[in-house]
Amino acid sequence: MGSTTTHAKLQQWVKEMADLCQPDSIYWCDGSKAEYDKFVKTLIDSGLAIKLNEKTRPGCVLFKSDASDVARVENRTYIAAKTQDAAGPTNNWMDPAILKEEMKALYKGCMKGRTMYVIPFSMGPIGSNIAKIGVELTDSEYVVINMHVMTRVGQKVLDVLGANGEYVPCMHSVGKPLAAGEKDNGKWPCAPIEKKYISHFPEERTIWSYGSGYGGNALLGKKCLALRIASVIARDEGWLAEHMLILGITNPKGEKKYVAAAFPSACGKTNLAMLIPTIPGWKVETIGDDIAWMKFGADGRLYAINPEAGFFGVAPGTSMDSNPNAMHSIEKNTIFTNVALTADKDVWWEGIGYNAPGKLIDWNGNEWEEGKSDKPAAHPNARFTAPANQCPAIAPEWENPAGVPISAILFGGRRPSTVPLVHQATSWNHGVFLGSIVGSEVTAAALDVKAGTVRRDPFAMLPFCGYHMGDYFAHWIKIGQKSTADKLPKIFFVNWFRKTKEGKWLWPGYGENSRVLKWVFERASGEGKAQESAIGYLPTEDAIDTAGLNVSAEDMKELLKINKAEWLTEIETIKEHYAKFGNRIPKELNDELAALVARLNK
Ligand code: SAT
Ligand code: MN
Repeated sequence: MGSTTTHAKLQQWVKEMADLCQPDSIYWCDGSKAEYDKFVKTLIDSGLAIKLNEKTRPGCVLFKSDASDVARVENRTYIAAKTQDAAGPTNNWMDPAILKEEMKALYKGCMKGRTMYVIPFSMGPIGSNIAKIGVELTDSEYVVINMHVMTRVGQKVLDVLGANGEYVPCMHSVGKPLAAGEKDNGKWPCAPIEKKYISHFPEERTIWSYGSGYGGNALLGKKCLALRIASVIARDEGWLAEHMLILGITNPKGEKKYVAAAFPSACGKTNLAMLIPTIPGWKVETIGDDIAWMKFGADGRLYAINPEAGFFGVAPGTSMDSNPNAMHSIEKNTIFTNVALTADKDVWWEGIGYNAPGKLIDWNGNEWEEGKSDKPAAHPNARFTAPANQCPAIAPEWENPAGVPISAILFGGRRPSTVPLVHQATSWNHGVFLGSIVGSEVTAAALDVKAGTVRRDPFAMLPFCGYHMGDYFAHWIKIGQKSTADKLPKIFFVNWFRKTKEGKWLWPGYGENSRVLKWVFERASGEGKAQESAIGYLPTEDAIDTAGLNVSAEDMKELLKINKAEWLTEIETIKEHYAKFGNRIPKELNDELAALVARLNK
């Protein structure tokens, strides 16, 4: 079938790129189920995908990537703004003209022996005024089927685009041309690490990716468009493109509110988005698990959409205990990448909640037996790609083009000490301050840093902000000036990861986090008991619902305790963190920091 367009500029761009990459043919994707099925079959027939057991995993396939191509490559990711200053101190920068020359040399003839697929896609419900259109050119069928799940693809997008609509050009190649008669032979095509490039040209709102077929490097609608490029568009247009989940929470009276939340990776964002409350009568529903685009409505409130249509989630650690809704989401029609394969063609990973059923084939394609192999069977960054509408907890309004009004924004990280279970910002600017100091503690084993060091990841956007992060903070301050305190979301900081001095978790987490969400809900309603502290509003001792919770009163106290000495140390590290941005830290944030110091020393 395929799709067609009357958009001359788009046709011209496709022709230009095809002339450069020299594919054998060009195919315009229509986004249909038949198209998806056709490419899945092609991938299975060519040995790149394994069809899973039709009885236990209907419609599911498994891919094994190349060992060099298993995650985002931050050191190969560029923000090629006109000046290095525009990209800021937290991004890799290259002169756009030089970068383009380098990449053009790689793109030249890079699609020989392959088809160039044209994927017109919408980030957000098609036609929503918050949505944006992109067109990805790729030589990877794996990318085509993943884009089908993660975005809205096809003719209907080209229809909305019309003859002159705006789109973000997203150029992608795996960087592995085929000689005459050569085939992939079941081997994941990609280029070596030093030839991979994930490039963004923010002034042109253009993405060029080369050499990787994996996740955020290749599915260009996600981190590249919906965060790095969208953050620049949002700055210019006065809205927010954020690395946030969106959930709906309903109290026993049937009142519903919406919460957005940003956490650095490995803090359980997908788990929180799909949480099953342990407190009776409360309900949580999922709108999105990774990205939120928020725009002001006519009423002065911020409305959020999930620009994505699927989940690209980390498999290891996902189990019926940690996230039953995710487990149900991936029962069918799911693309697995780099998980292990069982003898009866099902999937398995570390932390799935049960022992490996006999011998497995690991993500490298080798035989693997529990207890006998010292390497994990699934790659730690193994993924599932599943349609969002398969999630049992998906909110009925998740595709509402108008978005959902956000009442609360949560920030958080893994902080074994210092930061209490929950506290609330006293104002929008104070909330922006909390977002700017988000971080997680790292272990000495993981990185070349002192154990207990906090790795700051402001707004969980460090790898995803398409411009100078100091200006990004200023943009958040400005957003707060566009509305009034009663209409803006209330801002909170949560920490599920606080430990005792002996290293024991103080908080059970998972479904019990609903108790914290309940307090957030109540505070956003102007209820909920709180006391002022040096760091913001803290729940009073009886404010968190602990009925039926297996946490001692003493531990609850510890969870909400503020230790002045720890906070004074924290201040020093915040100052170091801020120093990286020099005079680009907005005055409002320096004022917040000074006020915090003054309150701590009072
Ligand atoms: O690979 S992705 O960038 O899509 C996911 C992630 O790394 O957060
Ligand atoms: Mn993410």
